[in-house]
Amino acid sequence: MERMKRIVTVQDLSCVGKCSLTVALPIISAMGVEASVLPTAVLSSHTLFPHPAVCDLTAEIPRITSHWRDIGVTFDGIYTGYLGSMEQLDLISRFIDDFGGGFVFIDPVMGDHGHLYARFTPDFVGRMAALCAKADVIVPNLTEACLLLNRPYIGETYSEETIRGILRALTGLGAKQAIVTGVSFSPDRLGAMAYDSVTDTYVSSFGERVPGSFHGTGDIFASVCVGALTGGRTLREAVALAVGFTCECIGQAAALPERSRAFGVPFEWALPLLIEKAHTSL
Ligand code: PXL
Repeated sequence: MERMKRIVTVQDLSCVGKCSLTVALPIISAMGVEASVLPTAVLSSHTLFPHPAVCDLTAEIPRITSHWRDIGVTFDGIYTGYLGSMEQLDLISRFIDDFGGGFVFIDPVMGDHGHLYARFTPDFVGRMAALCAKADVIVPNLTEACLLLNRPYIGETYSEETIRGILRALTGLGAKQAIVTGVSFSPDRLGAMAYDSVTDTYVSSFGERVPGSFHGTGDIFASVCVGALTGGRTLREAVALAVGFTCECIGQAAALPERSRAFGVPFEWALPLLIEKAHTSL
């Protein structure tokens, strides 16, 4: 039997409000891939709740990676999500140099709905763009794509050609493949478009659009892509699986009371479907 593939995911642990590690670990495990963790911080909740207690783990990162060097651990992939500071970006850049070799997947978590999250600065954006040059795959939402390209936010209405141009420009930052999430060309459909600069091909996938904002869905999307790509799926298959699963989770969330939304979408209910799809040949 082939050995199990092992990736390492670099992001925070938000104790309440499903996102980052509490989403990535169950999803990647469900897809039959071992997920190791390089935790960047522990927060009492994600930052959409006011005033979370934060334990920054920046100082632990060199200690953890030094031990990993001693024991000779290797990874088939590195998946980075929410990173909290410039110093962490520098440390993770070095981590990719030291532990790369497999594929590098960067979700440049920085903003949404046209706005940079409050704690990030323009300098952080520039440094994140530099980190993206080390990736095989980057997965910004449209807000993050515009930030990375230093362009004004394109808003809610745009053409397919505009998104293709953004995707090409994103791979110009240095990543081989770019996936942009939160793309919509009609009021009732939402999904993602991707570009592979090596083969010069575009792929896209769309599902039903549910009105409203659903926290943590970017992390769900990225985690499914990582599971699928590590498992040997093509970019087209990974994007289709991720859009399908994210839309299923959002569909289930829409049936829940509005006030439960801050806690994230009920992806747990959709995991059986993901397990089935992840182990079925497309
Ligand atoms: O979902 C991205 C994310 C991850 N981690 C923390 C966050 C957010 C988004 O707001 O606050 C702590």
